[in-house]
Amino acid sequence: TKESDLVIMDLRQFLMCLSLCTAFALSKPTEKKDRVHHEPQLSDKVHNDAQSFDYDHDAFLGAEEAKTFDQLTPEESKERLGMIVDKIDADKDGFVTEGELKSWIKHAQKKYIYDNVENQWQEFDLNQDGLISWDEYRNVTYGTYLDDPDPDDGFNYKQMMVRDERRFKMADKDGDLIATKEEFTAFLHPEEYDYMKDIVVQETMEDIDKNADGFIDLEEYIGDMYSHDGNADEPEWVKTEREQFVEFRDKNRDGKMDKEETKDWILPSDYDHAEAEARHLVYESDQNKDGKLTKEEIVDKYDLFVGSQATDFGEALVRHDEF
Ligand SMILES: *[C@@H]1O[C@H](CO)[C@@H](O)[C@H](O)[C@H]1NC(C)=O
Ligand SMILES: [Ca+2]
Ligand SMILES: [Ca+2]
Repeated sequence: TKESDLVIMDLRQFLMCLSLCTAFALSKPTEKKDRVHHEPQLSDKVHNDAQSFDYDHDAFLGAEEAKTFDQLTPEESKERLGMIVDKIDADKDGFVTEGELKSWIKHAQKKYIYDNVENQWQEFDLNQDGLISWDEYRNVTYGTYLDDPDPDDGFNYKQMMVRDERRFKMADKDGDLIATKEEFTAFLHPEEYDYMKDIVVQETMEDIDKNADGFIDLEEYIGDMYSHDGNADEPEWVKTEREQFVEFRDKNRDGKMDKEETKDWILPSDYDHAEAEARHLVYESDQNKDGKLTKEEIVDKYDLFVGSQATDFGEALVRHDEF
């Protein structure tokens, strides 16, 4: 069913984020995980509504806008949400449909990406000519490393820089090593661009393929999500992931994932995040089960859609701990 599809996708997202969070938590000395660009597209938060609605907030508002709601009281949140609902209801019939919600989520996502690039732009465009050259990006991002190529903090900056340069060149369509705003957006958010998908897959494979044979085998796949905890039994979700690998990921059953199989895994072409999230939001808040939402139904569930200080306070503390 549709809902169970969603649960499966949620689990995948959860696991991908889990691997990222684990990488930070363990802070492996020799490697900085750079999977953040390959996170599911609506948010880099875990989608686990039992814990928090952060993912839903990012999806519904865009991650930048979602932060502004964290400062509001519940009353203020509800009032602003009410005004947003009027905008989502494109045909002004008093109901928000799944389709209207999906369009809104796509819009919020585009706005997030646009804002995110705008916010970083000034920092990199050193000569303020409205373009960002590879030299500018490299000097700003790796200037400290270039001045002192042997820092003690353990990160392999050389490797990160080589990788960034490769991605920059891929994004830079006309090959002049200068990124327009569009090209720089493709560099920062490659999963949004068809012509960047191969590099997204390549970077992911390089991260996970520890023996560098060009494939992801079962142990590499699991190892990326879960590190064995002494002789403790494997948790149930790890067993489930092993089955997923055998049954769904490794389509040609040769025991490993090649490029195409990895692409199907991280960038499935038949899965629309905005559509899934719209369906999920309707399912969770449609009190009279008529398949569409009134403003009252949405505002009643304001904590799911936008949140407020009251619900996000604990989360903010947790987040603070992670970084
Ligand atoms: C980058 O840094 C190098 C070395 O300091 C310098 O020669 C070069 O002009 C800088 N480029 C830009 C675009 O700032
Ligand atoms: Ca260019
Ligand atoms: Ca391998």
